[in-house]
Amino acid sequence: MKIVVTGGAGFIGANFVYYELKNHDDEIICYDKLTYAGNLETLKDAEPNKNFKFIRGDISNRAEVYNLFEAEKPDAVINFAAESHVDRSIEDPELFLRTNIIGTSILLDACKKYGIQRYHQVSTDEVYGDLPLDRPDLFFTEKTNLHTSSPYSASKASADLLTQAYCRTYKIPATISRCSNNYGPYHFPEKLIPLMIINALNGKKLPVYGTGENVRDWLYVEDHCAAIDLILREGKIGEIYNVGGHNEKTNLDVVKTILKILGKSEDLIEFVTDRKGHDQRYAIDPTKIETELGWTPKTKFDSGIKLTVDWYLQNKSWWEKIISGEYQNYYAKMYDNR
Ligand code: NAD
Ligand code: TDX
Repeated sequence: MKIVVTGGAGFIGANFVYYELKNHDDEIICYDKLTYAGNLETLKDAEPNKNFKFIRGDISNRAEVYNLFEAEKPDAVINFAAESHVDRSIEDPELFLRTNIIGTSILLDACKKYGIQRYHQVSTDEVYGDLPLDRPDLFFTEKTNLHTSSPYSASKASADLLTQAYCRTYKIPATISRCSNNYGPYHFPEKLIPLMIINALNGKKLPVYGTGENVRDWLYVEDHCAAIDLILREGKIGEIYNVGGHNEKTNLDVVKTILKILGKSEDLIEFVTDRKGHDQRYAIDPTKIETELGWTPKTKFDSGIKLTVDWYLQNKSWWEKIISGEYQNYYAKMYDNR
């Protein structure tokens, strides 16, 4: 099988590229625009593999996408490419609409024009909005209504709706997965877990939004990759699968766990102005993918977070290059005087 992985130079996409190269003998073509979040350094161990190829391109550029399909004639497309950071979407939504909505529609148009055996849309639990903190009995199922909070989640929900529309109207053989928060190697330092690890290592304050009581449902990235791989090979066309591992933690708990692993003081924690429209709690019910496809997560949070901290300790040059560049301006804009 020839698989196009869009956004494969980002966090989850790159982990997926490595997962596929390790577990199957398929051809993997990473198609990525290399935005601030894309990084060829992340893919350097894939480069020598005869089954791997990188093509630079933008999913929201129709000519580039059609050229890709004409040249490569892929059997499957897994769409990871997206603007992925909620805080950036609150500052400036437009690029999120272009990449996440128009980009998805162009990929689907290409599938319609050139034919495809499978299109998979990598979506998020954020399309369901949030759950109240005082109702631990509630979970997102695949039937939960879409109810978005941020421009990011609204753009991801739009992409899901387009995928479903193309599946029904044009019979594009599509599937969708909606996963909870991922963590692990190659996570861009703007996101909670890598930001806190790196700040703690650099002796900087750890900026916790609001009271730190918001809850996220954390999944080790390799477990997400395994779920997508299973859906690609055994999932039913037209279906949505929720992916999550019942690993709910408050942000404050996550930050304290990181400090404990690193042997650093909790005095580094600084409570800062809350995110606008901040979702309270995400919690996935993964019953469908567990019972229908036999997926279960392998990595518990306690061991996954240690593996992750260790990876950032062992791979300083990867993140030092990132945080020494444009990231400095981003950090100053988002956190100075917050
Ligand atoms: P990321 O920001 O680390 O990586 C995104 C990648 O997409 C980058 O390599 C970037 O260069 C590329 N890209 C961006 N715009 C592009 C465009 N127009 N054309 C081609 N490539 C483009 O994101 P991530 O955290 O790896 O997330 C990957 C996908 O998974 C996204 O669709 C996201 O919505 C979804 N998701 C993420 C999480 C999470 O916790 N990170 C959870 C659930 C779902
Ligand atoms: O500096 C911070 N301080 C803080 O308290 C940052 C960056 C975040 N937070 C809080 C906000 C959230 O409650 O931590 C939580 C996690 O924040 P993010 O890492 O930005 O992730 P989140 O907003 O939950 O979205 C993530 O999960 C779902 C991904 O970025 C999305 O792409 C995915 O769809």
